Amino acid sequence: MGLGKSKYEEGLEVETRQRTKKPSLYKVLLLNDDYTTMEFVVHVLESVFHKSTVEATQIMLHVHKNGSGLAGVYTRDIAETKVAMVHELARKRRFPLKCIMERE
Ligand code: TYC
Repeated sequence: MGLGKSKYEEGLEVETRQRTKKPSLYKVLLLNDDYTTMEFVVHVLESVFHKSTVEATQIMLHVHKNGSGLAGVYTRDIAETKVAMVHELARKRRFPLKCIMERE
């Protein structure tokens, strides 16, 4: 410590600062089908996506009417985990509910 030149004095790390890149974000979407119950979709939105009952109901009705709807936006690993959680909950109840992720 204190002997010799610091890396700054040596001229290292000049103009070499790297910008930290922000992680890509992914939309997690629920897809409509004819068999999954509205009640179950609301439950999924509450339990997996931490929506209030009011918001979960609004999102579920949007999916029911329009074919798909946004459940949340996450980094890739979190989005993959949410998709897997939805499919596992649906599988256990034998509902065909589908959930997909899309890069923003
Ligand atoms: N269309 C379903 C019904 O009428 C309800 C539903 C809503 C299913 C949203 C899936 O992602 C979904 N029971």
